[in-house]
Amino acid sequence: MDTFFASPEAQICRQLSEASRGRGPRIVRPSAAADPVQDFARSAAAGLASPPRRLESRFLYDAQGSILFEQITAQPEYYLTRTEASILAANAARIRALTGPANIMELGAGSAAKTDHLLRAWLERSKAVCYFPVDVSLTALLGACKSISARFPAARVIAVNSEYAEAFPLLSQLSPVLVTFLGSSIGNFSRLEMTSFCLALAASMRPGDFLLLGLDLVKRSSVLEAAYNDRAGVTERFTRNIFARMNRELGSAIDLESIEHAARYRAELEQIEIDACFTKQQTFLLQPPGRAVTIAEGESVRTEISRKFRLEQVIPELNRCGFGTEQVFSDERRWFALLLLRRLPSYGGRSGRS
Ligand code: AVI
Repeated sequence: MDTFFASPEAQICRQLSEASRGRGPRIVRPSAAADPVQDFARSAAAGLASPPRRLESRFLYDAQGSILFEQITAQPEYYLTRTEASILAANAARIRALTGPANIMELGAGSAAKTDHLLRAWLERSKAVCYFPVDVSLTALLGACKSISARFPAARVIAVNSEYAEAFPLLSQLSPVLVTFLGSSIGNFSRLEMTSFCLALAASMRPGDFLLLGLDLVKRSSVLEAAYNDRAGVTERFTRNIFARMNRELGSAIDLESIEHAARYRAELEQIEIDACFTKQQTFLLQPPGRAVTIAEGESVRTEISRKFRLEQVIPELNRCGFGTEQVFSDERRWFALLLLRRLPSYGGRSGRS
């Protein structure tokens, strides 16, 4: 498998067209991307500097964290992945009928397991499909490329190893395109982050192109809290892993046994909040950047939020960001929704590029 190191936006686009001429799965990687260790070090030092202490949840997904997240998706309490997959299985053909033979770009592809339903529906109607998984985890992408190419030899797979936004400049080249952002990953953004993300995505897409968005819906707090406190303790290991990653990459030597995972549903904010609670004081050095941090016994560090959605609120929000709703797919219990959205020709005072 070839790996291309591209630098600025224009180069990643050029590398993409070179990659699309070759055979076999390819990986495109913007070389201008921040060094992941420096990026983590800077973010962790800033986030731990003062209360409320926090770590950015995107750093949960190193190679180990991605494996743990895959294990979370298989836990009996974690209904999100299974429910979304069942909605996709039931509606992939309908989605293909609505979008036509678009290229598919999947943001945060991970192992890309759910994509099978889409690729199968595409290949039932056309001889080939171009699939562009985007992920920060190279390990996850390599696994996805290998397994998809083996299962769907007619799929052309070009993986993009980058943050989501770094892949946005490719979108105008890929039109007609269906962007998928599944698993309710958008719920890990704050409301403000979600708005900026959607605006940036809409600005990079051509009018008429599609977005398939997975959203976990508001439901009983007991169901939600169980999903983030699985009995087998995999989510706890996932939370601890961000500190294990600090030990591995930043030499912090934190006693992982002193960390307890706490996931609670805040009904008034309609979000799960995940904290790492310290049962013993920890003083450690982050190197880089060589800064000492003390976390007292009883203090906690916020590692994630997971927002839950109401369709009547989120659809108008998405509309203001440039996305009109084509169709909403859901399950019998109305626990999860898949929204097929379409980039509007004009929105929020902006007229669309074509
Ligand atoms: C990736 N994301 C949608 C998961 C969620 O449900 O918010 C991350 C997760 N964290 C703990 N469990 C799952």
